Amino acid sequence: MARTKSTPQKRALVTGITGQDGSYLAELLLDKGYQVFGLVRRLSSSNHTNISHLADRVTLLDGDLLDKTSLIAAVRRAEPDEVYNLAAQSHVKVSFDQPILTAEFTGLGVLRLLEAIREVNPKIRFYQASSSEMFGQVQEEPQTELTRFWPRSPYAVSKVFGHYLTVNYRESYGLHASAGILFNHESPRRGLDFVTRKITDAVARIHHGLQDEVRLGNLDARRDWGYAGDYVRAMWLMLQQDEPGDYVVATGETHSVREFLDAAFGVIGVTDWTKHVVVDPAFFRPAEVHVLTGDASKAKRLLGWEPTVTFPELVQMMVRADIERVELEQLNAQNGVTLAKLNALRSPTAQAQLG
Ligand code: NAP
Ligand code: G4F
Repeated sequence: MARTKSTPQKRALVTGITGQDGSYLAELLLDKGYQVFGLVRRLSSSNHTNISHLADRVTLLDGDLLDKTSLIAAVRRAEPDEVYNLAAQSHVKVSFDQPILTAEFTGLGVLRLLEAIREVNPKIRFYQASSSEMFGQVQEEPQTELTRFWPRSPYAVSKVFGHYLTVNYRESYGLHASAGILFNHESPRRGLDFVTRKITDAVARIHHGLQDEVRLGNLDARRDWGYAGDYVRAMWLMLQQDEPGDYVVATGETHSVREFLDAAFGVIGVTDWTKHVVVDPAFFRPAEVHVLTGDASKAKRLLGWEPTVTFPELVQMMVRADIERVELEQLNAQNGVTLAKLNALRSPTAQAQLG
């Protein structure tokens, strides 16, 4: 969209742009004509795979949720109309091993960013990535915006902190601050240590004969799994409303890890996956969230949001993408070996030996 006086180009700052959701949201915002800025933390060896295809279309700004000074600088530099806070230590099991760091990133990080916005420009619209993990030991089925929270991990407790701060800054300072209570959403860009992607990656490797088994934890856990590409649309819609608010975003269907295994192995024609799956206590959690099911009626009614990808379609999409990726990695590895052999043949010693 060209910048004109009547329709100035909107600007958005996305924290967590290198993650699953950040990459889909950046694509959506670019399609809508936004100028997109992404907050990235400096790593000695950066991993920007999810956004490599957007490299020349987004502006990356250095910053860290641990460092309020860097957040203020990023908000000043981006001059955003909208800030989407997607950055977090997002792995529930890891949060039991690193509870303090998780509270710093996932809880206090929200406060630092809200303070940065209040200081630089309180008119900026704010989205907080809240989570269905906050419902934890669920108090009713399905869960709505009014269901009581019962968090079951340091991650979930940190998300509850961030959620209530978002509500509090809306009520106290009049910020246009919204929270999306998103249920699990997945895609081929999902991190490899979340259960869905761990399974689809393993299925692809088993299909290519590269591995034989996958070690998993609780197969009876049930989740409301949707497609990440659908869920970022709900985030954007929340910030387009006149009034800020909180919204559950979910499919309304719940499936067990076992059912995910059925569907994923089904894609490669394996009906009995039991010989490929080992239940390993190492992947159990000190406290488990047994079942989650969301009621997204409010988002459907007020935002006009609907999910477009069904559970079987999601599983197929992920397995097929992993099969293709593993095949490409294999080819690259083979080409790498061939290239190494060619280079060795071209070396002066080899040339001399060949006469
Ligand atoms: P993800 O793939 O794990 O991405 C997390 C992002 O946060 C990465 O870009 C990571 O950057 C960044 N990050 C971590 N610590 C940071 C720090 N200290 N400073 C700046 N950036 C930092 O997560 P996701 O699945 O896209 O989820 C996005 C958000 O939604 C998260 O807040 C998550 O907790 C929440 N959520 C996710 C789901 C879901 O099912 N996916 C459901 C509900 C809520 P690096 O690349 O540097 O690691
Ligand atoms: O894929 P998971 O690690 O996702 P979890 O714990 O539901 O958290 C994800 O969704 C939340 C939304 O509800 C987000 F807020 C959060 O950031 C994250 O994106 O585990 C799903 C279920 C759990 O019950 C877990 O115990 O799968 C079970 N599981 C069984 N075996 C496993 C494994 N989980 C993982 N990660 N690895 C396993 O081997």
